[in-house]
Amino acid sequence: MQQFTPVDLPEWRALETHAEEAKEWHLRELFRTDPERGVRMSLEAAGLFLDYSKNRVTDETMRRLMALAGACGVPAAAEAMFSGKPINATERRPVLHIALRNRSNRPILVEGRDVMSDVRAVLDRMTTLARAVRTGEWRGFTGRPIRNVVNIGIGGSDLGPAMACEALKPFSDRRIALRFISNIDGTHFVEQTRDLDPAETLFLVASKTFTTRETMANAAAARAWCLAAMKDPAAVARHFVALSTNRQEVERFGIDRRNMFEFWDWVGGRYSLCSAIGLPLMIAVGPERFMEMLDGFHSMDRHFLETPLDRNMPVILALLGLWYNNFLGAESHAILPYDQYLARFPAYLQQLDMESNGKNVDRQGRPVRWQTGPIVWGEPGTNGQHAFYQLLHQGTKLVPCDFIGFCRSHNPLGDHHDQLMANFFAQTEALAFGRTSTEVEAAGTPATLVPFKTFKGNRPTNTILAEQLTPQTFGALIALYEHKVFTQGVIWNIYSFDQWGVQLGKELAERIFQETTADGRPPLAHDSSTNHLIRRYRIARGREA
Ligand code: G6Q
Repeated sequence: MQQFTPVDLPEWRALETHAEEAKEWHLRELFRTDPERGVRMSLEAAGLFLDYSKNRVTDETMRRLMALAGACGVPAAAEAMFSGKPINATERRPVLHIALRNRSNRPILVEGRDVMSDVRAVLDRMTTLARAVRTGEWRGFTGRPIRNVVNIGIGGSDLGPAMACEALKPFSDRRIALRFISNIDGTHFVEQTRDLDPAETLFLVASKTFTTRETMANAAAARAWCLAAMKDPAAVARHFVALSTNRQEVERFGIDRRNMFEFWDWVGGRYSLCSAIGLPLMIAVGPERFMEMLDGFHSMDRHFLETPLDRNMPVILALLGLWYNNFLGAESHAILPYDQYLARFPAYLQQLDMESNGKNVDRQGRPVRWQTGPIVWGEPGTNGQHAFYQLLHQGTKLVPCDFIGFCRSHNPLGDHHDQLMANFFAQTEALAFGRTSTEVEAAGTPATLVPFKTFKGNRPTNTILAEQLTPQTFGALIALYEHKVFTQGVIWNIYSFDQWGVQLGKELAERIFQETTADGRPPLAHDSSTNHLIRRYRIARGREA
């Protein structure tokens, strides 16, 4: 990949100067002087419509941002990813989640070998299993059909399928209950299994490495729970399936290799929904719907790879995010889906974005002198309106927001959907244009209350609108954000596909676990705060006096 320091590029410097002017702009003024921007600053791709006109940008800003993307080699970087170059350099791997949903006949090579036949073979095996569970052909050890599917995994092996099963619920077979267990907190296991019958429960143990402590502890608990009821180790073969890259560890755990669904080290955890990690979703919605979702991913992949920068939706979102993050001082970015089925989407994007671009050294290992990934957060509308939107409207922070909505509901109920969408449109309008003191006065507001009821506006938003939340639009929506995050990582000159902070967490607890559980009075060599806390916990647990 091209080596550069983004802040030293002339294109970056030009944007800094431009931002000085932009700080004076108001969206009211931008719309007054350019009344057509609401139509012009929009585009469609893969079934998604994006209106980005309510941003503090002009055509010139966009041109300058595009110039930066070009100077940083975004198209070449995309090409490098799609052609299987080892762009995840710190882990020495290619990054090929796009191969998982490559619906064309294009071969994708890793070290000279086409991986598409492996990808298709696993999809076929997933299809067979999903059908067998859905039709009742797959029987539990006692001969009963499966009614509960429990995914045990964490992080990238949980957030994607959990979010997707919720998002595509209208397409799911409601006779099968989907549950997700991720946390090492025993409460999660106990609460998610307490009303389930082991004879009708299939566990999917989802772990790329098959060594993650939380997942292994929960999988062991599941096996014990299952065997306590079935009293025969042979039951494991009918009630446990593994989704992993690590055959050896899967076998060591006792899961039959025929029940293992493989993926590969070139699939990052947070990018793994289209791999075997998507099996719970395929069981829920069926193989056909799952493939439609892959189609949606693929059409956004193609759009990203083949469209010039200035009509490229992920690139536009990336550059707008960068504009606020690096030039106008925003620290966070809100994701606000106006669809209850997307309730977990902000949490999913939080991992995608923050784990990918939460980095403080560049690709040369030097500390960065520029801001990298923002804090990503959000909740579905309209709930958020009755909670944190106050700060969005009148707080002192600049929070760019993405509003995501759909024209048709899966649950037409009275005029609910029109009301929901009225809020959706009203919020972006109010955030952009606010309410001036003159308007507030004109409404007969007492003078003392005018400052409190005035809304400055000028709060930027993107609006993403689609016809309906279908598997296809859903796939396109995720791919949109994946490529947005990728583009930003390229411009920030950071590695977006490693996650050493997660690895750290996996190591850190190990030593303290030994110390909290050891007999006697183990010597503690942490700082005084950590030592004191550990002692206090040990005493409370009766492990020392
Ligand atoms: C994702 C991260 C992380 C990972 C989990 C689970 O990109 O690497 O969230 O998915 O730590 O890891 P395993 O799948 O290996 O159990």
